[in-house]
Amino acid sequence: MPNTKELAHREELHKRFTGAHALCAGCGAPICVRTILNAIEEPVVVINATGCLEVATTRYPTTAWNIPWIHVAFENAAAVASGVETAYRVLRRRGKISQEIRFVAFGGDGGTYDIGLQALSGALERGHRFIYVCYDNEAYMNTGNQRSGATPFAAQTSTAPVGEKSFGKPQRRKDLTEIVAAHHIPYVAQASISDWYDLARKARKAAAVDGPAFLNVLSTCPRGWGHPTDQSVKIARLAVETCYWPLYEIIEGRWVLNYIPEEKLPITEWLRPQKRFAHLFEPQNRELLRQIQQQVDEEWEKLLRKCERYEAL
Ligand SMILES: Cc1ncc(C[n+]2csc(CCOP(=O)(O)OP(=O)(O)O)c2C)c(N)n1
Ligand code: SF4
Ligand SMILES: [Mg+2]
Repeated sequence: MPNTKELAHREELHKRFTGAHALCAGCGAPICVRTILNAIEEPVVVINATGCLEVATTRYPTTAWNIPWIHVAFENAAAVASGVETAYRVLRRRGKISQEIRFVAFGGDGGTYDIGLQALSGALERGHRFIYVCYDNEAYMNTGNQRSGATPFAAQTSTAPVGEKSFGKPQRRKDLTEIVAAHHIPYVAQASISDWYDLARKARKAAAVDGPAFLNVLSTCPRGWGHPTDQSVKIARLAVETCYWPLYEIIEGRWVLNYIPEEKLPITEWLRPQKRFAHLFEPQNRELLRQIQQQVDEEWEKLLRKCERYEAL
């Protein structure tokens, strides 16, 4: 089997998802999709929950997808993937299909952390062989940046505005990667669009397991986060370097850390370039900054205790 670097030179894999889409400049979603589809060697069927990725890649009469692609509603990507994978399994058993096929569902954070969580939980628990990828841009971006269960504490969104009586989202984000891990599936990983090799390796591992796999991928949104379009990869990288978004995997229940920053940067390095956090740098919000740093430090320490080993991918 070719390695990940060899696959990066395979033209037919690059054509699976083309540049013919209308996602914003600097959007992390196409980086996430292309890196994953370039890394999986087997034929792939994509199931796509509605959201920016789906809407902006399929403007009638065009499409950016050169592989079988199923549009589903906002909440049911994992349920549709379950059905398609089950039909495939039956057809294989009956000898009507001989090919190895991989099923990859893409959903945004709104479609995964919130509205599609029930469908996802059911599919994981039933043990369908598919890869679920959440491209997490931390809000409902396609409909105008409404807060989601993935939106960080104190971030400004259109439904968590900043003003005299509000400092942005008052709740903390939920830890979906950990919720998924509690389903005891063979492979779970957290990744970022900034670390493409780590993400590609994780996609390959996910494709190899005989059961459900889940990838939670931090994916920038210059429009909603409020940063220059050419800074996306750098900003995603700062999430990793501050330990806001650690890179790790859970293989058959065993936690493995994939990256330890040489020098853990203060959380302000990740917050400062993004307009959604601009209010936090006003003098009256110093306490919020302290709370955010404390949350990140506690989560990082907790993760270090859970990880049995360190392995850079
Ligand atoms: C049941 C239902 N409610 C609301 C919508 C409208 N809607 C379409 S996309 C979307 C936001 C998607 O957010 P997310 O999953 O985070 O993806 P993103 O747009 O951020 O990429 C919403 C609310 C819908 N299509 N279906
Ligand atoms: S609004 Fe954000 S998530 Fe949607 S296409 Fe633009 S950059 Fe990407
Ligand atoms: Mg989103």
